[in-house]
Amino acid sequence: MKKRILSVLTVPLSMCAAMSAQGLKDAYKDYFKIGVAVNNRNVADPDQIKVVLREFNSITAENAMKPQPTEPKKGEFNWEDADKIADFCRANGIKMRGHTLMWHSQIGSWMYQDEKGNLLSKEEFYANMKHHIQAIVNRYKDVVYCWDVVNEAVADSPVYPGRPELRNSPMYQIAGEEFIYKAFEYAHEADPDALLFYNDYNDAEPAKSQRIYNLVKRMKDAGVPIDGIGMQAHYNVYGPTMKEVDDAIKLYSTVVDHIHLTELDIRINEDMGGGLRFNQGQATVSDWERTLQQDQYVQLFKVLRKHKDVIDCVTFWNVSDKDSWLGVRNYPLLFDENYKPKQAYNAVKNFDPKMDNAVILEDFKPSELNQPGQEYPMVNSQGYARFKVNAPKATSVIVSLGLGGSGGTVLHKAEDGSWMGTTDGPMDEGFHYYHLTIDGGVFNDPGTNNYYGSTRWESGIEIPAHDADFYAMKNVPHGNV
Ligand code: 9MR
Repeated sequence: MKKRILSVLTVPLSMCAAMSAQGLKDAYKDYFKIGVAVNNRNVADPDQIKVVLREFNSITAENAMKPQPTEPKKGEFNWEDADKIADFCRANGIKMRGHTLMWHSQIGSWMYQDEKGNLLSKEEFYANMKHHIQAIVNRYKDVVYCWDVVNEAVADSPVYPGRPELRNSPMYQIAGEEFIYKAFEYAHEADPDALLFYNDYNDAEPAKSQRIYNLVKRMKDAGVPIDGIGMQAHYNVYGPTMKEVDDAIKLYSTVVDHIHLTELDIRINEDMGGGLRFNQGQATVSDWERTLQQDQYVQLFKVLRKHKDVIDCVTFWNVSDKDSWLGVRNYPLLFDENYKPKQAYNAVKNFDPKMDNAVILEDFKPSELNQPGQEYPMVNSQGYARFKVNAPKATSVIVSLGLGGSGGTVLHKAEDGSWMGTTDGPMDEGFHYYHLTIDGGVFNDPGTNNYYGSTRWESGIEIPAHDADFYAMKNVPHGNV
């Protein structure tokens, strides 16, 4: 009898567990917080509030806590918008990422120059900066757990030899690199418990990430209270490569214990970064572009999960495409303009932790259906398929074959100009039709034979079945049945 009661109990318990995996924050609870940047509408509209509370457990004010909105004139603070968001977070028990204390943009010029436009003395500038930073940090220290203390102070590429590695902002002109150190010291003085971040974009571009690292290393060596690096992560469907992201995280983690992705979005064209002059996007989005975007999100989160020891928060820059600073036509987020999750949302959320550590056996052989002498496509003993396509001038190559309705396998450019990629997991055994989508055009794979199916000619690949031998034609002696 005891046994029966137990088994009756286990059903509702396990159902609870499944039901609690409601939003992204639940799916990633063993990895890192999932944050979002909000505007005032997001925390006032009941439908948007529902999405915010269901999906996210860290909140950033998109604009409301920046220097200019909070202190437009020297000593005249305006807390209205910032308070609304902070109060929403207090009421719902969500902690905030504070953004941002010192930035060359969205800052009152009184901070660094006089009425005639002359730069202030270092002493005056520091006094202004200290007053501003400490006022805001003190006001929100009950609800803000970390601050982007200084934003975007590193120079963009290319930086020519002998030129400063830092942005030539008015603050830099007044005080050089020291202003960054001071900003951190003032923030730390006001709230010794807050984690303090340096935050920047193009954070995975090798040259800029080296400059970001160099700056933070110098700060650490000088004893500046800095805890983390914020990678803004304004990426696109073509880049950065996951190797670049992985390399940047590894580099940063040699100098700080905390890395946050602070402003994640993935637009569907080749622009990236935080600059305000950007491609406005396009009227419609094709399925192949959705596939590229989904793949970039999925591969990125895979890399992030691998680094969960050092990554403790991943924040999307805005709730939905409708809110995005890039506009709806850049299509950059996981929620569409109607706040409905995209397919990419499901792919990011419903990952299989077991596959993160899957080992792919390197026993690939040409598929038995290849054209004579062709090496690719290949299959391995586990049922993975690997593709290689020569298209040196293409910007994207997708193989329609993939797992679980993912839209296929996105290939990446190798050093020799060819495009390569392996399915995300083992494919079902047997024959599969497939085709290539190269920059939106549909082609058959020149490596393999063509087969007629579903009213069209397609490429074909055979994933050998483990029991293939049983069904194979054999020479058997004639006899009686
Ligand atoms: O999303 C913000 C947008 O509403 C503002 O107009 C813009 C002004 O510069 O700032 C945007 O947010 C930026 C963030 O604070 C810092 N990194 C780059 C972001 C996009 O420009």
